Amino acid sequence: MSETLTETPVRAGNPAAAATPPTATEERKGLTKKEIAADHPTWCPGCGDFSVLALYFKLIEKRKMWHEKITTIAGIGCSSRFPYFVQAHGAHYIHGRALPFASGISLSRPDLHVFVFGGDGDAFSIGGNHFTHTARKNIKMTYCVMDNWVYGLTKKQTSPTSPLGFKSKTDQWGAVDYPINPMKQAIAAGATFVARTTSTNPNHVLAMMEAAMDHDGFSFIECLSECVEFYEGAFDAANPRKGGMFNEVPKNHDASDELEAYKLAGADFPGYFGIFYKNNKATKNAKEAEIQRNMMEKVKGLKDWQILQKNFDRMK
Ligand SMILES: Cc1ncc(C[n+]2csc(CCOP(=O)(O)OP(=O)(O)O)c2C)c(N)n1
Ligand code: SF4
Ligand SMILES: [Mg+2]
Repeated sequence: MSETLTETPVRAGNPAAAATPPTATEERKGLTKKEIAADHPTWCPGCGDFSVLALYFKLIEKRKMWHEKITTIAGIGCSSRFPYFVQAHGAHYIHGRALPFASGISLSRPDLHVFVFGGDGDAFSIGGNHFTHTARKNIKMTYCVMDNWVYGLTKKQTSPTSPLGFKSKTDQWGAVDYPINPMKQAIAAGATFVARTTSTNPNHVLAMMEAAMDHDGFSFIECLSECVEFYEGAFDAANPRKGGMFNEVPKNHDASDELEAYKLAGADFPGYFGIFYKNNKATKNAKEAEIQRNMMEKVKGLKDWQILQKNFDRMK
C-alpha cells in the first residue's frame, strides 16, 4: 500500500485525490503498538486470536500507518471482537455482514486500506454468500478469517469448517456434514489473493498480512487460530512445537496457476502454508473510478444542481 503516508484530504469517491502520491517528507511518525492497542482483549487465555491481533499491531507499526488510514471491520463472533481492541476506526458489524459493510468503505475511500477479521462461521455460514460476491467482484480489502473449526462465541456448535465426527452441541454424535475447504472456496469464488497461515507461526502471519495488504484486490487469508476452550488441540498437527508439521508452499509453486493452487488446497491436513494463488485482475474499485471519471468529464463545469436537473430531465 503506497498511500499510507499521505495526508492529502480525500473526498469520498474522488479517484483523482486517491492518485495523489504520498508526502514522503512528512515528519509525522507512524503509530506504535502502545498507541494502537485499545482495551485488553476479552478472549480466553491461550486463544489463538491474541496472536493475530498482536501481529496486526506489528503490521501497523512496521508499515508506519496512521489512525485515519486504517479501518478494521468485523462481523460477530469471538474473533470478530477484533475491532474493539484496535484504537483506530472500525466497526463490529452484523453477523456475517462484515464484507458488504467493508465494501462500501473500500469503494468510497480509496486512500485507505480496509481490513476485515472474523471467524469461520461468520465467513462461511451466515456470511457465505457475501464472501462469494465480494471475492468475485475483486473489491480491494484484506479479509483474514480466523478459522478455529467451531463457533466459539456461542459455546461450541459445529461450524462449516468442523471436520467430520466433531462432537459439538449441535452434533452430539459427531458432525455428519462434509466441511468446506476455505482455500478451495476462495479460489473458486474468484479471490485474487489466497493465502493460508497459522497463528502459532508469528513471522508467517505477519508476512501473509503484509503481502495481502500490498495486493491490489480482494485478498483472503485463512489463519488457523485455536479455540482452546471448545476445540483444544485442533491444529496440533500443524504446529512443530506440538509434534506437527509446518509445510510451506513449495518454492517452485506457480501462484498464478489457478489449477495448481486448487491442487495445493486439496492436500490433507495440515496441508501447506503460504500464498496459494495470486492474480492481478482489475478491481471493482478501479472500474468504478473510471466510470466516475468519465461521468465527471461529461458534466465538467456544471453546478451540482444543474447535474441533478439534467438527470431528471433525461428521466422524463
Ligand atoms: C443473525 C445472527 N445469528 C446468529 C447469531 C449467534 N452467533 C453469534 S457468533 C456466532 C458464530 C460465531 O462463530 P465464528 O464466526 O466461527 O466465530 P468464533 O466465535 O469461533 O471466533 C453465532 C451463530 C448472531 N449473533 N446473529
Ligand atoms: S471461546 Fe474459543 S475462540 Fe472464543 S475466546 Fe475462548 S478460546 Fe478464543
Ligand atoms: Mg469459529
